[in-house]
Amino acid sequence: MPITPTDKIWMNGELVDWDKAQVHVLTHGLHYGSGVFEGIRAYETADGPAVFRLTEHIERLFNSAKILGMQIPYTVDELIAATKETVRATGLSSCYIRPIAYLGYGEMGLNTLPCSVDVSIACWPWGAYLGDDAVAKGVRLKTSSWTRHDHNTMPPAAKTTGNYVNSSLAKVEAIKAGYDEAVMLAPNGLVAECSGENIFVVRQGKLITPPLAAGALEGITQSTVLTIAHDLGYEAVIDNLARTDLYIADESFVCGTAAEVSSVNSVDDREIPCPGPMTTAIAETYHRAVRREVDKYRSWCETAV
Ligand code: PPE
Repeated sequence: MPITPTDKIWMNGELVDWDKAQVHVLTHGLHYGSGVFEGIRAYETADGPAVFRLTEHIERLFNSAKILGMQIPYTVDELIAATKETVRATGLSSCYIRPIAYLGYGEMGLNTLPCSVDVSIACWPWGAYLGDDAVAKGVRLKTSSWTRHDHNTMPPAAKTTGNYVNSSLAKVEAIKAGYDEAVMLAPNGLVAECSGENIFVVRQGKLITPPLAAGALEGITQSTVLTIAHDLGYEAVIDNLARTDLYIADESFVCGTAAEVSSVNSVDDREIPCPGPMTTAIAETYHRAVRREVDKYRSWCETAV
């Protein structure tokens, strides 16, 4: 998806012009995938742009860094403030936000201990990740021939740049085969997630989404959806799913910051009723919650002005 340039990018404590936000070709992260990142959205509200669950996203960035043994040279509060400053500097009322911490220029080789850590935060307008009619029409999923890496290979709990080679292989394979998105299975065959979203199914009136232990990222949208589902009176649990649970689901949807809540209309050409009633109710509440329109979820929306 193309990027629309904005005015400023935050780099190591300063706002620099978009075109000046550059790195050296020998930057460690470029060679070894040694970076951690986040994807966050700010939504337009009556009180200006509000960043959805900003604190949780920045905390997850620090957890990803901790798993890698990377020392981010800022505090959580400093990067929360820097994110808001970047949103303000671009003047956008809604946007996608991409903080990244990566090993910088100056060291080569696999011993990362001496490497410096650089941090930047960019934002730009980004539309519907899986297409404009993803909620109404649903997306077509295909089980990937690529396996989600396991916890002792590339830890899925950390949102590291290098991990996304696995996701890209799966995504491109699915698109080339005529599908919208890939379902990724863990090495033991259980459903993990999609290339860039968590997955939910409805079976026998219950919403189910796979756990971190099955290779899923602990998605902030996944956690938001679980809360919304409980509050709407649905039974919603984190539990293992077999591939065939997807085939015979009463409803299914994928969710993530970029994709929001997008219904699924088929998996491996097995049709799933779409959009189902639970998916529709959850998507509708989610879209109001992120815009600060639901009182009980207002604290999730962290205003940037
Ligand atoms: N799993 C994966 C693999 C993943 O990349 C995401 C986010 C999620 C689950 C959902 O996490 P959360 O955003 O916290 O609900 N994927 C990001 C897009 C990846 C991309 O750069 O493209 C996102 O939604 O921002």
